[in-house]
Amino acid sequence: MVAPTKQKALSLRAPKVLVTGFDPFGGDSLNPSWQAAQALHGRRIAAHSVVAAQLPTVFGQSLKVLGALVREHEPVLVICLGLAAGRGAISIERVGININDARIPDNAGRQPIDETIIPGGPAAYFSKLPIKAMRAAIEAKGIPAEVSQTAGTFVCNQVFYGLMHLLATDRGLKATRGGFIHVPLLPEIGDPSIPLATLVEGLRIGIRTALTTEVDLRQQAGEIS
Ligand code: PCA
Repeated sequence: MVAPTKQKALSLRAPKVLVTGFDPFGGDSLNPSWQAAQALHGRRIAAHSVVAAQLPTVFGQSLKVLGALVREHEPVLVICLGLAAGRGAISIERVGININDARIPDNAGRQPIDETIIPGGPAAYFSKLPIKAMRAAIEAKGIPAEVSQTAGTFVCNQVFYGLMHLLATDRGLKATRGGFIHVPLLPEIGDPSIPLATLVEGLRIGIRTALTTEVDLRQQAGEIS
């Protein structure tokens, strides 16, 4: 038995995983990505401790908040979550592209069209997560998961691209892994959906796999309907 104070000190020393979710947008009152992130806050996964934080669904501001969180927590792994209504699986993103092209205004009323995220930056960044291994591990538990080939062109893609740009260009963050996962609606909001408890368990498995898998599996991504 470890004394509670010692246990706390141990968990404070544990390397961190930063998990972010977004605030509600587009007139919704809840965002499952934030509900899932909150549910993971404080969990221990593969000897790491999870810290959850909310990002605003606002172009530019979301990336500033994310950058500050990465500097504050110095996580070894960063997983940003966002809602993708219409998808029915935990959707592990492969690639973020250097473009903002908003279908609806963000939460500050801005709706950029054909705007680069980082002028002069590469057209795209790939995820640093073992996306195939994560998909396989989550599916092995009977929870729907897929590799997605597009994170869209709204605030989620901007955060994904911006995170990967930060990890690629900040010398102190070369070893930090990061990526983006879109989540479906919850059943109480709409369809297709995954219940919150199932979603959180799937994300826990995905995070554990990311922390314990150095080299990704080599298998076909499969088609997304
Ligand atoms: N989903 C949006 C932005 C915030 C969120 O949860 C997206 O897919 O871009």
